[in-house]
Amino acid sequence: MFSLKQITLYEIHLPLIEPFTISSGTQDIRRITLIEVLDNDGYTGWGECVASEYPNYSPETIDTSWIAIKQWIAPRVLGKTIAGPEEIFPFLQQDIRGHLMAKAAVEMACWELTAQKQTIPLSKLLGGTRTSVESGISLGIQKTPEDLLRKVKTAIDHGYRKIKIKIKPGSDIEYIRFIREELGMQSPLMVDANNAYTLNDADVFKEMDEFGLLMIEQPLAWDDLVRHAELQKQIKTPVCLDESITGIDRVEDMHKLGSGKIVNIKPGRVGGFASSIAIHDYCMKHNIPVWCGGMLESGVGRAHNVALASLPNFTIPGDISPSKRYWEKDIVDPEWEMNDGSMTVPLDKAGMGVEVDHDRIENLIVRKEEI
Ligand code: OSB
Ligand code: MG
Repeated sequence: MFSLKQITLYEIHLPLIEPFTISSGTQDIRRITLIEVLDNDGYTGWGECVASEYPNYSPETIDTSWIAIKQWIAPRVLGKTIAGPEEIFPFLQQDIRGHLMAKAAVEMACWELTAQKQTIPLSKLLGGTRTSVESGISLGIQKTPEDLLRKVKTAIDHGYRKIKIKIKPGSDIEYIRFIREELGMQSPLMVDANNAYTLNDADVFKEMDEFGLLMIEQPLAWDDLVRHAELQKQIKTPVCLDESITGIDRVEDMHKLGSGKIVNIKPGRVGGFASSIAIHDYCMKHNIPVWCGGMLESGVGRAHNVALASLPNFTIPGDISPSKRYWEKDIVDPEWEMNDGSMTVPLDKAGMGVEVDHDRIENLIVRKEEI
């Protein structure tokens, strides 16, 4: 049981080690919103809002989520007696439509606060069973197939267990064929289109069947299920949904319609941990594998993803890469490191298992608001 006394929002800017290009745009500096919740007993919990700067992944942005938290979400939760963090999402859903990333940021910080309060690891509080989670890498669209090959080779040398290649019309078949020709059929490759195609492009995906890809992530529109079902009927490679899955209902729809065979769970996209766990449990019951996606998180969001990915049905390596893949220096201590293609789930500390580097954050702040 807890009652929140204060919510603090921080915006920091962290330059990415290399620009990250998906079909709908490029990011080079990550604007990051961090959130710190404080309860009446003096416990705190950190979280991260994964919204992007520009609405090219979902309708939410850094700026809309800031307003949503400040004006609508914080006033609904501050001062309320809350029995447990699982109560927050259904409560917010009652009268606030959308703004799932904003809701998730608050909700996930409250799970962290609860883990701190109960002195148990966040992974345990969520129902995690793994001691380590397998890492994948998500490679942005490159200028040439040769550039991509170099990146893929380096990733394999580093030990990543899954390699995801971003694609868009014009940077697809030629790139994948080149990688398969040079490296053979063994490497665990998948592609992510971030909605860059329509059903008229079905032939492109039929052609991809010969490349033995693990899956094709979100080829069609960001809010579509019906057309994805049409596409999945025509191809052998499993379709994995990312953007289209905004909650448990959409997973049920996907399952009933046959829109995909694998689910990418990003807790921010679905409204937080309670929603993620519900999706995980449904998928486990129906033999649908899941994996944990990423949104170029700092070490805080990464800690939350690692804790979530420790649940049993996360059987496919996530987009969970070590800190050094993204940043010169992360904002947590210790930074996230990969050993033998995996990340260790911190099970020896209360909460998410890494300390927020307060001095570093102070130096990076571009805006801060106490609510
Ligand atoms: O579609 O999974 C995506 C990053 C920003 C927006 C959308 C996506 C991504 C990634 C990054 O693929 C994965 C990572 O955090 O390493
Ligand atoms: Mg994706």
